[in-house]
Amino acid sequence: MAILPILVAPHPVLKKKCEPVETVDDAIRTLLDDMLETMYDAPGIGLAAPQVGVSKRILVVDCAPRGADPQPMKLINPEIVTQSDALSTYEEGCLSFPEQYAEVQRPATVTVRYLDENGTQQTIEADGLLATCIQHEIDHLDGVVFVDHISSLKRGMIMRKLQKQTKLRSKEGRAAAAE
Ligand code: GNR
Ligand code: NI
Repeated sequence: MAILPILVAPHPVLKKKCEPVETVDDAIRTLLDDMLETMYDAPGIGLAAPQVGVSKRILVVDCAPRGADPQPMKLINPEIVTQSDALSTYEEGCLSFPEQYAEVQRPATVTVRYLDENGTQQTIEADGLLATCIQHEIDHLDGVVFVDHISSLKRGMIMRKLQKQTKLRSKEGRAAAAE
């Protein structure tokens, strides 16, 4: 098991459409385990492969309430097969946009078809935070991030704050290295 570095926006891999997995093999299963470990360490409630630099249609989520038993889920080649007309709004964050949050509206309920870690086809119906989280992760597989769903004004503010953060951190890094 390993904790993988998480890419921060703007990064070209986060904008790319990911390729479907052809065979669910041990390499894919190891990646799924490493992604879960990385997600819990961050901590986050979801993680998509492109966030760790892998352009494949793979994601993990765990939306169990804090204190409850963990509910790790591993989804390969996920597809939304139905979505409700009803919408719900959540304040979303993203591990690739550290410390940035915005309200996003999405379908309240989705039915998702995917392959599990054994390559077996599964279907789940999700609502609440899990529905939002799975849609946020599937967006990542299509090169779409949560700020693509908000006004360009708010998006601009978030991207400028991220740029400032990144510049500050590389300056701090250089100062530490020079000591
Ligand atoms: O940890 C995360 N929290 C979160 C909160 C509301 C809606 C979506 C998310 S997903 C995010 C982790 C992440 O960046 N996944 O891609
Ligand atoms: Ni995200």
